[in-house]
Amino acid sequence: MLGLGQMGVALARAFARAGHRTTGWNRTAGKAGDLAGVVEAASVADAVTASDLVVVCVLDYSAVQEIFGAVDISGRTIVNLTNGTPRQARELDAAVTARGARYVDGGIMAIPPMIAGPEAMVLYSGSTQAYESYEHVLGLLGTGTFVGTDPGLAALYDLSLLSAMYGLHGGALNAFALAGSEKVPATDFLALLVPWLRAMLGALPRFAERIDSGDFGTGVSSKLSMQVQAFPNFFDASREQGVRDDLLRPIYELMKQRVADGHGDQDGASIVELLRTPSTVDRG
Ligand code: FVH
Repeated sequence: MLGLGQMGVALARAFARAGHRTTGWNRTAGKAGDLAGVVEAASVADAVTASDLVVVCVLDYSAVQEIFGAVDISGRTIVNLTNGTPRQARELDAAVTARGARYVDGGIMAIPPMIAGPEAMVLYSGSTQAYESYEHVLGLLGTGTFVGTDPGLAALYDLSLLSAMYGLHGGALNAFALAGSEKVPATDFLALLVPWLRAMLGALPRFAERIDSGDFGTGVSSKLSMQVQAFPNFFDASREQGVRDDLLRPIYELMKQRVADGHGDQDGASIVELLRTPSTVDRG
């Protein structure tokens, strides 16, 4: 296990607890100290020599590149669980395979305390053969899903899912702030927020069908033109209640553009058409 930050420690612990001989290395030494069953290696080369399966989870891809540097990785299977972009994953795959190793990229959809628990999900892509050889070991971290042989896919899915999480969390924080402007305790408001969000998740299958079919206009019950009309209420209420409206502005701008483009009768899911278009906004 290369990298013993918060996530690396959780991963190493999961391997060791399952009885796997586990070697850990971290740039700053001493991190494996209190990890039962994990032997700390003095160098990356020692750690890579110790096991056929080399799992790496560090801050970013440049750290991964630095770590492998001139170390001999031939014959090893590298599973990189560091967060990055599809391009970075594809480039690392090319570099690693050129050096005689097999490469699997991964995206961890969990926080450290969730590792090895029932809700941890880890996405993998790259060499099918390599993944299948170690599926039983990787399965100790959480439910593993192999998403394709393109090494960039796990990172793409990871970032896509995280973008949904940030949207959800941002929306919930906005709701807490707005309701909280009248001293409503967040813990009380939760009783309304959670069932509401659960109900709204029910819209996603319909969104997905519309996105796949391109039909945003049949059976629409909440037209964009109607939704756009109601939006200024958010801004007025936010101003009056002393709450920032920054998180709501971007979706409003997209809705307005869609209506201005003549799609006011369509469903809100049609905003995806704008997200696919390279933005014309000058970002300086
Ligand atoms: N923690 C989380 O909630 C998320 C869950 C989803 C996946 N992410 C990604 O996992 C990667 C590691 O995250 P982490 O939580 O372990 O992060 P830290 O605790 O900050 O540890 C960072 C480790 O990276 C090492 N490191 C940094 N730079 C270098 C370098 N140039 N060369 C070698 N190692 C490097 C650092 O070493 P040290 O500072 O202790 O010496 C830590 O081991 C990350 O991609 C998340 O996005 C976590």
